[in-house]
Amino acid sequence: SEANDEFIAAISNGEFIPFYQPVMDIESLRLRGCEVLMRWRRPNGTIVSPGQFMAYAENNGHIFDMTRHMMRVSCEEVGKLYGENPDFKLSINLFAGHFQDREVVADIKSIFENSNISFQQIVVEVTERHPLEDMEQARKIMAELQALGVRIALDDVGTGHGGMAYLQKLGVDIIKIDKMFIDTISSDDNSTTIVDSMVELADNLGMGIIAEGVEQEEQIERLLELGVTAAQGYYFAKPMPANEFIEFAARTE
Ligand code: G
Ligand code: G
Ligand code: MN
Ligand code: NA
Repeated sequence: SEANDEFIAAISNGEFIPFYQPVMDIESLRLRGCEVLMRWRRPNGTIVSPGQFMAYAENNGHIFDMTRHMMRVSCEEVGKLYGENPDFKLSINLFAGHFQDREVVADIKSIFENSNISFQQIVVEVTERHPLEDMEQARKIMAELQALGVRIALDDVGTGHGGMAYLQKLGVDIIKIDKMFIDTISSDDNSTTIVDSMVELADNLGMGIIAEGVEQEEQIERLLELGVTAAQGYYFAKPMPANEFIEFAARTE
């Protein structure tokens, strides 16, 4: 179709670009990594959010090419600054379909193998929002990535299909607490209790934990009290293009 031709042209013209959101150590207030969040920059300069195109890209299989492109560009842009810095983590979103065949393992190997970014610096995020169809296969692919040194983060935790079974079966390394729970953490006892249980669970299972969607100082204080040490959110910075992220990083050193 015409729309699909236009979409493919946008891919080959490099209109899909990575934005970067800092992940902060909230004890030291130092940068510990970034999450790559895709944007569509139209030729007229308009920035389009994933909500407008991600479902289409996934349903048509374009997401595989687009994700490889995110990996290559972010490896280049972030590698210049943080190559071979084991403390800095580059976090990339994958979708459920990536965990159905081993293509993604080959992609990560070939893109990062001879780059400035080591496998130990990579985190791949899988969302709990959409079900993984073949759990066995997903686990196999995650194990292959983990064998390289890549870490797996479960995203949007608390919102989706996952729950305890996911955490147990998937063997993820990091959980990302959804913004929904962070929003009310300084005012609502229930949210605090839920986050507190997530921290305890993460500790007991040896997993790391990252709070998402932090917008206020009080939320940071509350998170520190609960033992969470990593967070991202508008309080620190919105997702931003590479040049702005580089400036942010320089200010945060
Ligand atoms: O700001 P935000 O609008 O960036 O992102 C909206 C949603 O799109 C989030 O759920 C996020 O995980 C998803 N998303 C952003 N970038 C990517 C990407 O490169 N790949 C995939 N699969 N999802 C992405
Ligand atoms: O689903 P995922 O967690 O990958 O996507 C993160 C989404 O949340 C992106 O759309 C990103 O732009 C958005 N986001 C990140 N930090 C904040 C925040 O502090 N407040 C709000 N409202 N959205 C945020
Ligand atoms: Mn994410
Ligand atoms: Na999330």
